Parts: sequence; structure tokens; C-alpha cells
Amino acid sequence: MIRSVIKKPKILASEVRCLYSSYVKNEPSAPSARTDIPGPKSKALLDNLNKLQQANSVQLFADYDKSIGNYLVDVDGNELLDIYTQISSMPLGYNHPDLLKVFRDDHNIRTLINRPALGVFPGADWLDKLENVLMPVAPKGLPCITTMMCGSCSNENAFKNMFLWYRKNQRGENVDFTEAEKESCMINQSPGSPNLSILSFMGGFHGRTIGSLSTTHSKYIHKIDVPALDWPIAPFPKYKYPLEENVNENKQEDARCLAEVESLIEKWNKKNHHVAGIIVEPIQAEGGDNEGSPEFFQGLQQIAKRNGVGLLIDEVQTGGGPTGKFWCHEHFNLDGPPDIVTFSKKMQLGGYYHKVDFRPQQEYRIFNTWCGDPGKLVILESILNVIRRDNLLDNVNKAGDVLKQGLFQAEKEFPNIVNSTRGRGTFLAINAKDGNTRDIIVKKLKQKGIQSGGCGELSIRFRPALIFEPKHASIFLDVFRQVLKEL
Ligand code: PSZ
Repeated sequence: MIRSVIKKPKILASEVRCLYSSYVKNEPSAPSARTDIPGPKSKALLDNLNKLQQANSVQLFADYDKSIGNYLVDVDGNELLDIYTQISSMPLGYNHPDLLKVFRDDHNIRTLINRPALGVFPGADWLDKLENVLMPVAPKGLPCITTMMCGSCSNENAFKNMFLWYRKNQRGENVDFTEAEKESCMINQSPGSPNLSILSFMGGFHGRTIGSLSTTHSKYIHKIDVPALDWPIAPFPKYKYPLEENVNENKQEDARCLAEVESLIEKWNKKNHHVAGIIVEPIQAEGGDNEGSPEFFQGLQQIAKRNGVGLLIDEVQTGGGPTGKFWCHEHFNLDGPPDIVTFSKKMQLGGYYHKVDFRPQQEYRIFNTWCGDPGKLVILESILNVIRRDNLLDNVNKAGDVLKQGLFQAEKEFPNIVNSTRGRGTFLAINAKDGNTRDIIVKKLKQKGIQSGGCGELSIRFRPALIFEPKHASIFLDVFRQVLKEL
């Protein structure tokens, strides 16, 4: 889809700016919705897909040949400005020229098709890729890396890692497993399968596999009918906005939640169901973009250290730059690194960084067939090069500023409809006055060519690509204002 400037009879100044200043050329200059969304072609495809599977979560069918930059193009020809980006997973938008080149390279194609079982037969350049792609963006103080597939399996294996670490600390460094442990674990009994737990937070989302689902508490539809582990669940701060006007109350809220964490650890320890680790998102994303203050996270880290409990920060959704720093927890001025940081989404493959102390003592304890995918790592290599070359974190901060100021403005103009603008970088959210209004806003945005998404009960969330520029923020804000006027 080449949009030639020369062939057009009249060129608008804004269009020229769009064509030449974008990180990705040939983006549409504005969103356009030609049909209802989903349009007739999407609807027909959905009818047929529904014969094969429960597919009612599908919003539209996309044309990934035509989608470009910040614009998701659907099969009906609608060009949607995408501020949702595959649930926050497209750092460079669609069909970025640098990524289109990745598999023109023969070695990279061979890397893709000869997919190894990385835990046993890694390729000659695997170490080089880890050292030169994943380690340069490692959170400060975390020198070890374990690669995995998706966010859920990263958290799942990170939990195991925390349990192994906890038991190692109990056992002492060089103590062998006992016969009783070896036998009892085979029938899911202690001492081999110990009664340990992971503390998580109300409103958190960490995945849908059985272990991670027990730490997910955002919506019942994720959990209902599935057995859950009896693990402690602490309250996550719920702040009053605007933050500057509610400093004292929000401080008390931090203290309340931290006290509850400490008391839950004590309670679970007492009933011999010791807490081995804590899992927390730096911003609870699925649960409604609930922020925790730096002080909250500092306090949480102190509690973890004081109690000999591991601290896992889940950066699956926040990692890779959308908050204006590569990792969101860098905003928190922690006293040293967390013990484990999990990632996926924008990082293309899953995995986690961790402290040396969390390294299992025996091989095959954290292991599966693929242990990640080198094919994804060569894509990530290009993504990270583009982020550095084009200074995209700087762009995130600039676009985020425009977007956030515009959202504050919208709150002022429409105080009865929207409130509680919050977030960092372009990882922002705003609340509607109620869930129904939120759903109407998301729907109307879609009909005007904006692909957005809700989270929690009331929130509209912003998850654009790192190539979302101030001009895209302005386009969004214009449409947003129109929608709010129509309500
Ligand atoms: O409904 C779902 O299954 C969704 S919607 C968004 C997600 C999942 N996010 C995934 C996610 C996450 O946001 C955080 C903070 N941690 C873990 C996960 C799980 O990642 P995946 O989906 O790759 O297993």
C-alpha cells in the first residue's frame, strides 16, 4: 500500500508532515472507518471461525499485509489508529521496515526453521545473542537470564525458581534431597512437595495457567470453575485522584496495604504454609491500570527482605519501554534490584532476569522443550536496535506528555464523564464515570477509527506502540473529545 504524494492533486501540510516525520513511512494521515466495525467481511469470517471454536472474543479480522506503523487495517478496509497494539505487544507497530528485513537474512531463516530444544542443543550463536541482545537491557543488578515462551509460563517457572530458592535456604547449600522427599514428591505430598505459597495482590493479573491463575485476581471469567491454590492475597493500593490533592490519604493507603502484606505473611507462616515469594505488577494492567507509588514498592521490597521472601516484579505488560523507562520498576528507586523480573509481550519471547542466588543448583529443574525461541530473539535484536537508534524512549515520554495533558484537559472539559488520568510514558489510563459509559466510549472510538481497549471496570487504557508520536496523540485526543461531546 504505497501512498504516493506526487500522484495526489493537492497535498495538505499535515499530510506531508505525516509522510516525512513518521518513524514508519506511508502511514495513513488519519484514521478512517468505512464500515461498521466489525464490517461485513470480518463478520462472515467470524461466523465461520465460530464453527470451529468459541471465537466471540474476536473484535475484527486484520489485514496484516496492509497494516502499517500505528495503523491496524482490517479486512473491510478500515484504517484504525491502534492504541491497543495486540494487548501491548507491538513495540514498533505494524510492518516496520527494519523488521521486514530480519528474515531476508539466510542465517536468521535457518535460526527460525531449525528450532532447537534450547536447554540441550542451543545453536552456536545462542550465548552471543543472550549476551548481546537480552543482557544489555537487563534490569540493573540481575545478571542471570532464563528464556521461556509466554508471560504465563515465565511467571509459572519464576514461581518454581522462588520455591527452589526458598527450600535451598531452608536446607542449607550442600544438603542432598532425602529419600522421604524423593518419594513423597511423586505423590504430591510433603516434605517433597512442600506447603509453600506465593503472595499476590487483589486486582493482579499474572496469567491463566494453573499456578499463575491462582495469583490472578482481576476478573472472575478468568478463574471460575478452575481449582485454585490456597495462597495469600493482599490488597493493592487504591488511590484517590488527582494524586497531588490526596497525598496524605494515598500515603495511608500504602501503609494499610503494606501492613496487610506483612500480616498475611505472618499468618501463612504460622499455619505452616510459608510464603516463599511475592508477585506484583508495577502497574496493575488488566485489573484497571492501578498504580502503586515508589514508596509502596520500596516498602514491599523491605518486607520481602525482612521475611526472607523472594520479590518477583511482573513486567510482562509494562516492560520494553512503554512507561518511558525500559522497565517500569526503574521509576521506583528501589534499594537494589528485585529478585526476579519476568517479561514477554513487547520482548517477543518470554522469560525472566534473576539474581545469581536464584539459580537452581541442579540441571533440568527449570526446563521444557523449547525454553524460548531464538527466532523471536533475532526479531527482538532488531527491535532493540531501532529503539536505540530512533531514541524511542524519548519519543514515548514526549508523546506520553501530550497524551496525558490532553486527558487532563478532557477531564476538565467533561468532569461528569471522565476522571482519574494516570500512568507513566504512554502507559496511561483514564476512568469513565461507570462501566457502561466506558464501554460506549470504547465502541464509539472504534466507529471513528480508534482501536482502544478497556481494563478493570471503568478504565480506558492506552497501550500504543513506542512509535506513537505526539501527532498521533493529537489525532486521538481530537476524536476522544468528539466522542465525549456526543455522550
Ligand atoms: O485475557 C488474557 O489472557 C490477557 S489480556 C492481557 C494479558 C492476558 N496480559 C498477559 C499478562 C500480563 O499482562 C501480566 C502483567 N503478566 C502475565 C501475563 C500473561 O502473559 P501471557 O498472556 O503471555 O501468558
